Amino acid sequence: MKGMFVDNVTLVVKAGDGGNGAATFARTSMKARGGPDGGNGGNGGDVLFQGSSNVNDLREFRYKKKIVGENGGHGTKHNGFGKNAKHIVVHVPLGTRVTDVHSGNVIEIETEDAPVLIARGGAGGYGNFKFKSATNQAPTTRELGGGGETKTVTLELRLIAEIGLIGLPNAGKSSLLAALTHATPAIGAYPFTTLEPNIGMFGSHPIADIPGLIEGASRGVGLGIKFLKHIEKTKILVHLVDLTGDNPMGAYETVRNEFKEFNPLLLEKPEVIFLNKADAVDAARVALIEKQFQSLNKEVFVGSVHTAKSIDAFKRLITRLLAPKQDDLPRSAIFG
Ligand SMILES: Nc1nc2c(ncn2[C@@H]2O[C@H](COP(=O)(O)OP(=O)(O)OP(=O)(O)O)[C@@H](O)[C@H]2O)c(=O)[nH]1
Ligand SMILES: [Mg+2]
Repeated sequence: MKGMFVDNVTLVVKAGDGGNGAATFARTSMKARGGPDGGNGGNGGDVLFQGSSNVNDLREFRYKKKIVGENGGHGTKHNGFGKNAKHIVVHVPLGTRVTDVHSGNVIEIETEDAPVLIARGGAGGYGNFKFKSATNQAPTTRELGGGGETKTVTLELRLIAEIGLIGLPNAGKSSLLAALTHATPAIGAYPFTTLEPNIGMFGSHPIADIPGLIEGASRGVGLGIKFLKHIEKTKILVHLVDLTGDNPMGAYETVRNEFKEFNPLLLEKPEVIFLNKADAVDAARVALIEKQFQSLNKEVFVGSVHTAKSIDAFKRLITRLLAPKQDDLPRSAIFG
């Protein structure tokens, strides 16, 4: 789908094993021939997934590659039953698609309602008390607990980027993504460092770092048209322009021109112009270029992705731009 980015992780999910049944006899010094009294093992815990609107991304699973359920307790003597393990409920973002790698089964987690069983815990084994019969008064048989299911699953989350970072190659798009989010895109002092869009989360807002656009992109030159599609659904574009270039306005216009060729509606999207690398250009020249851009009547931000002060100020700016406007608030009816 257009404007969508897929975040992906593969996980191993192992439910808890059932506890073993015990093989014990109620024999004491007083009672030499006491009967079997081995209790049953408890059931292993299931692992379930549940949708949650408090979870926005799959970041947590980048580190936690295995989810292991709790094992059931073993049975004990005097008919002591092993404890049933607690089930584990793992919260995942709404819209997570879970695929069982081996069976190919797919489930979409779309609501916060009921948890979905992913791996079933093993059953507890019977203790030897259970095997006592008329013909066998002293069974030594007991069952081992069943193994919990193990599943390899992929989790995929499709995100609609709310903010798209665009600009010519080398403008500092990936650097900005890295400064605003936990994403760790490759950054390089050469064009076309980024070959595929990177996505990061700014709070709950996905930001996409798009590979550099060049003249002819709309016709497929460079990395081409494929990435222009990704920005059609974003709410805000952040257009990075490199102040160290010979002709920053020309750089800006090159990209805008590709928009016009590709889909003129892109020109109407709210856009913030980020004049970047101000740290590497003398102040008088920065002021001159800034003035040129001011005449476009757009939000113009001058700074450097490399300085914390700029990043703090820029975060405040996009937070303000992302805040719902009065007109966007849902209203049930108009009075009067
Ligand atoms: N001096 C200075 N250099 C910067 C700044 N921001 C980015 N750079 C440098 O500019 C170069 C390009 O940065 P990237 O973030 O990879 O640029 P990009 O726009 O993602 O480039 P592509 O992926 O090729 O389109 C790197 O060497 C960065 O270190 C800045 O504010 N000041
Ligand atoms: Mg890049």
